[in-house]
Amino acid sequence: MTQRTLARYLTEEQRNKGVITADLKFLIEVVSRACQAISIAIGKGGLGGVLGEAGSDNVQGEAQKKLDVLSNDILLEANEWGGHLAAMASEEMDLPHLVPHRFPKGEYLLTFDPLDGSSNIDVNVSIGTIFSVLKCPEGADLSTPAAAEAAFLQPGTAQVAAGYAVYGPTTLLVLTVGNGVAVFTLDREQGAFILTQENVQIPADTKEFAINMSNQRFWEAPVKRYVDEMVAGKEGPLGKDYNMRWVASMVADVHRIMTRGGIFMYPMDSKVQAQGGKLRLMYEANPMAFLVEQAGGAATTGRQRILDIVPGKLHQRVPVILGSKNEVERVTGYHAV
Ligand code: P6P
Repeated sequence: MTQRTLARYLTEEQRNKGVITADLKFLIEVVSRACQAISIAIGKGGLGGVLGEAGSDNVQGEAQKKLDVLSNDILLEANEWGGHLAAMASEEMDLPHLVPHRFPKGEYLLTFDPLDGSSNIDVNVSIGTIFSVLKCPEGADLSTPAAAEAAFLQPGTAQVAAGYAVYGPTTLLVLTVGNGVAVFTLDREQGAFILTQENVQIPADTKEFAINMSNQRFWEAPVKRYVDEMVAGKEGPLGKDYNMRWVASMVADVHRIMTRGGIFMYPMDSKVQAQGGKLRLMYEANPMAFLVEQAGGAATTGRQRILDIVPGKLHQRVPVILGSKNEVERVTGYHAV
């Protein structure tokens, strides 16, 4: 059976289906090569002197790990020279990063969380890179990093591609260009991502939920009701037993759901209400919501479809409930009563 590399898959999406442009194909290949470099750096762990704190904080006020900063730098350097991007934005940078004047600008915007779940780095648990691609609006003001923020403030429905790399026992790239979800496995000997699954479908029902239970006392009533019902199992109103998983690495939790279904919740709670939620819209919630919907799942804040949100600021946070469609619809319905 002929192996289909990422390059071949993207060429077929471009040539045969006209789904993507040559520049978008190039962008995704560049991001995939950056993820390969990040995977190698992570794999060195303590041997590469890349573990531990960087000694700085990011715009979120979170202590940066050395690998957070390294991953961010790898993605910036990989993407700035190719002529496919107008600007980039990252969880690790307060303002957008403009393509330097010495390089040509392109028509796309790239947002990313360079290393999501970094609290898991030092304990050797799966982490990942999340990315999202938007078109740069005609006439966007890219005169300064601060002025460029407005170009990014587009709803998730405007995404032209999204994906994540998960650095686990194997390194995977999970991608959508708006035509279903495909999974690629990194063949380290070839140095290429090989297609290993196409047309991913998330089961509409599940028996597995993911939430940080230690926040229980802070949840809103609809989430309390839903989790209580799942914990009640067969004897409760849902009439079946549920299992629970919480990796505290969104990419790992979402990939499990892409693989076997489930529901992931980082809902609004009184602890994070002032900041609008825990997870970031532009480079965590939106790309994951696009992928989940493309795989037949659903993604809401509990009160609205995540992809419909019109961002007010680059690092905006939102509540996130995503995964198996019937479960997401159930708990979203509880918010409406
Ligand atoms: P908590 C990682 O820092 C992250 O942004 C997501 O990857 C993860 O789902 C969540 O935060 C974990 O949050 O509060 O359980 O540590």
